[in-house]
Amino acid sequence: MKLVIAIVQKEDSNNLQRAFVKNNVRATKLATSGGFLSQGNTTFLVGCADEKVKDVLKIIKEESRAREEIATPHMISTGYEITQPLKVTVGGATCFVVPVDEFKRF
Ligand code: 2BA
Repeated sequence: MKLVIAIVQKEDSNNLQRAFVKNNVRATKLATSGGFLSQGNTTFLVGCADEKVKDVLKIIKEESRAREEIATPHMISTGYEITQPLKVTVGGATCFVVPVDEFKRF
């Protein structure tokens, strides 16, 4: 079994949630924020069989868009000095696939 951790933009989260339900993929949705821009984003936790990982990643890819954001100095977390607005491309999705030692539902 694997745990897919997918960080997507807020704008894509409802469509992705719907696509998971439609495809019978069980997921948990967390409200999160980026460490760089401090903007709200959404993290999905998906526990699935090894052979389903490919399908889950495909759904995430289909529902996630890349967008350009202009980061202004006040948006950036401390420790990163910028004086001019900075153009950054956010997304589509940042995904981690990690092995699950044990899965239990009580
Ligand atoms: P943020 O950390 O707010 O980053 C937003 C975007 O800012 C990033 O988009 C990237 O284009 C840029 N960025 C991030 N750190 C930077 C830096 N030190 N210098 C210059 N530009 C930087 P994405 O790479 O698509 O990431 C989107 C969101 O995914 C991130 O939001 C963060 O919440 C998450 N993320 C990305 N990589 C991660 C990682 N290795 N571990 C955990 N979370 C990650």
